[in-house]
Amino acid sequence: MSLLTILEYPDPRLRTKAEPLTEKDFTPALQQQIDDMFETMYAAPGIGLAGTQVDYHNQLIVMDVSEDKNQPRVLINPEYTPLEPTCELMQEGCLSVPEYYADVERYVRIQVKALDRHGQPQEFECDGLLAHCVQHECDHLKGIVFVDYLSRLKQDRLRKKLIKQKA
Ligand code: GNR
Ligand code: NI
Repeated sequence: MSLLTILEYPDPRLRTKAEPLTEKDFTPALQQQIDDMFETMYAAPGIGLAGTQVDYHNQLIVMDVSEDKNQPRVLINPEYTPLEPTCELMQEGCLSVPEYYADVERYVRIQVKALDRHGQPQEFECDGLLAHCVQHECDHLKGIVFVDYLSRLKQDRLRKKLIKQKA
């Protein structure tokens, strides 16, 4: 197992669109990538991690929103659909934007379809933190970071803060 380096905003590699995994990709190397992503996510610590964040550009997400960190989930080639049009705000953070938190609007209740780590189809419905996390991670696979949803003003302030930190 090994810890992977997490890309940080505004790294242009976070804008990469992830490719779907195909049958031939379900190899021991993929299992290793999944285990390394879990190790990296738990160590951070975070409740989710998308391949994009570790410069791996296939549609792979690991997450665990449980209190005891004993409910690992793997989503491969994920798709979701809202079960109702209702959205809600939740304060989000992102391992690729350290020490920054902001409210983001997401669907309250979604249906998720994806493959598991062995390539078997899985389907579930969720709400609350898990639903927010799935939407946040699926955005990463499309090259979207949660700060993209913030006002110009908030994005400008964040950029200035990051420039100042670097100096
Ligand atoms: O650790 C994380 N917490 C979090 C909180 C609210 C909504 C989404 C998240 S995901 C984030 C980890 C991360 O950056 N995943 O991409
Ligand atoms: Ni994130």
